[in-house]
Amino acid sequence: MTRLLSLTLVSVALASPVAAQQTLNIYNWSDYIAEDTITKFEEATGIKVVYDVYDSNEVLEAKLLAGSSGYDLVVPTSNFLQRQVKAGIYMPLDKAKIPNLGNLDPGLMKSAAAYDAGNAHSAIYLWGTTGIGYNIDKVAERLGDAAPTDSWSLVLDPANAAKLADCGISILDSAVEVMPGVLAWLGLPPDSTDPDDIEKAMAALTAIRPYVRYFHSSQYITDLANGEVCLSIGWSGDVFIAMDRAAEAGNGVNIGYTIPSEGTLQWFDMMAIPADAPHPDAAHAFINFVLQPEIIADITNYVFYPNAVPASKEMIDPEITGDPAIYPPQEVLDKLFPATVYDARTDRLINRLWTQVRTGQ
Ligand code: SPD
Repeated sequence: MTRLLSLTLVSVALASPVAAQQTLNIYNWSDYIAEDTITKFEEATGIKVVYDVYDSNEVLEAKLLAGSSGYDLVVPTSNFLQRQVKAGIYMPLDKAKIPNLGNLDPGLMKSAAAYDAGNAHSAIYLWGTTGIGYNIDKVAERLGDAAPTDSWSLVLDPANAAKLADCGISILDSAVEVMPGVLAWLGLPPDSTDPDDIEKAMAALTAIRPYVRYFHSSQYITDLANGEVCLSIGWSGDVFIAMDRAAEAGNGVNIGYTIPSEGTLQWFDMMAIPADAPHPDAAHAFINFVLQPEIIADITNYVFYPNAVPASKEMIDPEITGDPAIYPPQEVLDKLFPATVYDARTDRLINRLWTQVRTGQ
């Protein structure tokens, strides 16, 4: 009798929605999703999401290379994705399970295919540029009205950096995010892997090192917003999030974002499923969910990064779609350069020199 009762309880439990619930483990960039995206997905699918964040490709890559990360869906940038695909880290997407792939802009997917042939393992989540966020008033106070706010000189010229040191300069904590812009400013090819060029770029960064308050890839959002730093080499949407937070706080901090005229990186962050993902079906369902125009429009409206779903554009705040610093016009797009894929030797050189830059040696 007792056995029968417990068997009945087990079958009731298995049939209940909670027991049937699947899980989805997502690892995404910090500040990179709308407030309600996860709740909407859970309500639509009954899948429970566990959501973790990172702020650098290097951190994500280390976890994935160690294996058994437990993650079902990750969002590497396309140049990192390329070498990770080569290392066998991702499973090919089952495109039949993602009909909304058809919503993606064919031109942008073609650009992304340069890193993942046939877009076999990945779909564009959001894209953006690397540029300069700055406190308009503090920079004008220190550099005057002629401050070169349209150029990397604003921060890479040591004379300017010295004048901004007291109000705080921050730089992304990743050599490969920063170096292409520095190379372009030096008049060198932004995708150079020539050790001499790389040394020159690092020397330029070493020259401003005494004036840099910190290297970090997410703290600057809060610090720009509350006036704790006055210039950050950072990512487009993050700087706009800082502007939005400052405006909400009503603290009088006015922030600008510039895509330097010498050119900068245009990058794509890609949704991909690790080969050992415990819940690949749930991951496919999430990619399909996010690629609905209204869902990805909500995300762009919240984080100020452009997406690659053209049908979402009419649902995005016109102040965002009309802002050339977020959606750059063609003549600016033409000056952006794609993210470089570095071979292991160059990568080691860059990281060794970067450690010296960071530590000021
Ligand atoms: N807060 C989200 C930042 C996302 C940045 N992805 C950047 C990749 C640049 N290579």
